[in-house]
This record gives sequence, C-alpha cells and structure tokens, in this order.
Amino acid sequence: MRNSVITDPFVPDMTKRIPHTSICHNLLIFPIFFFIHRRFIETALALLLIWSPSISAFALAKPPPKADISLFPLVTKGLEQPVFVTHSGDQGQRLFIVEQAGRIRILEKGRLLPTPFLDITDRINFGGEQGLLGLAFHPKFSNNGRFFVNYSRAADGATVISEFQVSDTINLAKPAEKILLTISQPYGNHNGGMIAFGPDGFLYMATGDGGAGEDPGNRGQNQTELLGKILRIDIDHGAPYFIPQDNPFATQQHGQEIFAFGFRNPWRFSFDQMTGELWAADVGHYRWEEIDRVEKGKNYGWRIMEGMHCFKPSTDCPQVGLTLPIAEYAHESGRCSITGGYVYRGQQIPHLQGTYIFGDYCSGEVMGLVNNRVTVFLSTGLRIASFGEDATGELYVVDHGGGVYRITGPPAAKLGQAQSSHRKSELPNTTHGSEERDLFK
Ligand SMILES: [Ca+2]
Repeated sequence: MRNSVITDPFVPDMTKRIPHTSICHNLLIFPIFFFIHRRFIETALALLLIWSPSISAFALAKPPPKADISLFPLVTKGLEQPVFVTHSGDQGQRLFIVEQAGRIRILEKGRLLPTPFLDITDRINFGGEQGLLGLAFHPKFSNNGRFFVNYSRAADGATVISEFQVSDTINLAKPAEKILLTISQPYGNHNGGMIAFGPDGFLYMATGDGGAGEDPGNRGQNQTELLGKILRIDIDHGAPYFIPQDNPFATQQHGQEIFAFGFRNPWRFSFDQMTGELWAADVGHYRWEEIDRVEKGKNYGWRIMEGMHCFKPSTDCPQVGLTLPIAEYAHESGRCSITGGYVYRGQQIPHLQGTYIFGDYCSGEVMGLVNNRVTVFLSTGLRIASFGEDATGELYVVDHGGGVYRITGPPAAKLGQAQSSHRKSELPNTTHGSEERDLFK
C-alpha cells in the first residue's frame, strides 16, 4: 500500500523530440501546444535564446548587472548537464554534483574526480525534463552511508525515489538500490525532482502535476494522488517507509504521503537552515513564476490559480482555502522559469543574511527576496538549473550548460575601500529607480 503506483496510462515523452533540453520549464516541451498559445511570439523568442547559446538573453537591452554578489567558478568543464549540487554533511570538503543523464560527480578540493560517485545512466530516461533530478544525503550519512535520489525510470519515465549506500571507498557508491516509491508519469514534463530532508528528519519530495499543459487531469488539486504535491515520508522506519503520523491525509487510503498540494512543477525547494521553514518555487505556466512558503496541509492553488491570478476559471476563481505565493514575477525581459534556491545562512556575504536567493532559468538572473520584493542581484547569462548549499550555508549556482559557481560577495570588496563603499549603495534592500526591476506585484 505504501509503495504507491498511480496507474494513469503513460504517453510517450514528447520532450525527446526537442533538440535542446530544459529540465524545468514547459516552454521547451510545448512547441506541440503552440497552436493554442496566445503568447506564441514571446515564447518563440525565449526558445530562440535558449537554443542559441551564443546569443545572450541579455541582448534585450538590460541594465548592467549589479555587484552585490558575484560568482566564482568552481568547475566549468567536464560536466554534462548538471542539475544540482549538494554536500553529504559529513564534514568533508566534497561537493556532489548531479548530472541529469544519471551520474553523481564529486568535486573535491577544486578538482572534479574522473570517476563518478554513482552512475545509473542505464536505469534512467534522460532528456527534456527527465533524468536524474534530485539527491539527498541522510542527515546521519557519516554513520549510515545512506543517500536518496529521484530519477525518471528508463522503461517508462515513471518517477522513482530510491535509496543507495556508499561503498567501503568513500568516493564510490554501491550500485545496488532499494526503490522506495514509484509514481507513474502521464507525460514527460513536470516531474518535479527535488528531494531533501527536513528538520524533522523526514524525506520531502516535490512532484509536478504530471505534465502536458494546464494540468489536464487536475492532479494538483486531487488529494488522493501524488502528482502536483510536496510529499513527506519517514525513511527511518517501516518497509520501505512509514507515513508520518501527522501527514494531513495520513488516514486516507491514497495520498497519505502528501504534505502540501496545489503545485504545478515545484522543481526546487529548500529548508531554511536557521528557521526550518520550507521554501518552494513553483514554475509557472505562461505568465507567472511564484515563490511559496510551504506549510503542512495547505493548498497552493494550481490549477485554479497561476501565481496570484485566476487561471481556471480565468476570472472569479474560488480562492477560499488557497494559500497564495509570497512573491511572484511575470514572464518579461526574458524571464520564463523560476529556479528555487535557499535562504542564505552563510558567513561570507553578510548583506545576504536571511535573504531567499533564487533565479530564472531563461534569463539567467540571480534574484533575491528582499522584504518580500523580488530583486535582481546579478545577471549571469547562465542557464540556472539549480542552486545548492554547503554545510556552512554558502550557496552555489548550477549552470545547466556545464558549470558550478559559488556565490560570493561583491568583487569590489577585494579592490579597496573606495570601490567597496560605492558598491554598498547598490545593496539589494536599498531603494532604486525604475531600473531596479522590482518584480513583485
Ligand atoms: Ca500556486
């Protein structure tokens, strides 16, 4: 019963026909649906930008990047479509980088190790929004060697949550897996992908609404199925897992794993290291990208609403019982797909302390939520597939094109006091003119 399998018929993955991959946005999945898309021209433009790496998304006459933060390249060669970076919590200096095709690579002392920590490419359906999408180390990994992944199954694209174990060689995992949970996927897109342990020790997982466009099965609102949700299970008890007693639908026959619902494609979420709060970024349809503070049992609105706006129905939608995002931004200036990040709790960039950092896959901007206002911190030109956090709270940017960067303070800080103080006038929580691009509505 726990090992929930949803039996919707599988439809072949249309995303595989797309020559360039995007893990987190419908734009690359939907050339087929363009005939119903009233924003065809904008979308085509965004696609053109994505498909042409030589064309900067910032050819669109953008103001120069601000210098509140900068990126330090850790690795820019030898990675194939990385989608995540994390640490193992065992006091080591290693970073673990997830390659979408099905490998976990180790970056140790600035060097990308040639042998993957794990290679399960033969078990994975890779392409479009499918692949190896998430990785979470057990909070007691240093003692028990357990870690967990989220991938699209080779045979049919179903989502698999699976457990692995490190081998006697610390930089190598055993290939054997224990499958915890399998969720059938009706379409190739909107697979969610994030998995992470909460401060309660439970494993949280994000699922998308199953794909196609406009959630045709209304799965986000269906409280008896696992798509369009954030799920929560106890992997320290039970076989293969237990349902936490206070899960909102724990007494139902189906949907016991649900923690919160009403999501479209919450590709990345995270827990604030200090407060334990759960932050999710739900990738929008064609108009609005949103940030949610996720709490147990709440309904985050999709497909009734996209962001703070009625979606289906498009006017006078019933909003009672829905939890609206705490921030949103529109598809403009090349923005089209939010990539959720982390509340900064590191020590190296004091002015970022407590700020939720996130980005946009299409525009390449690193943004922050300052007083609940979306503020652009840095224009990178990267395809920001994910952020990552290390054990000390420092943050990383993952470029889907093949790089991992550490977020650092303003470069002016290294160049002398005069420039440094000049830069301070551009701190994100100061008031700026119209060029500030405050995106919060
Ligand atoms: Ca929502």
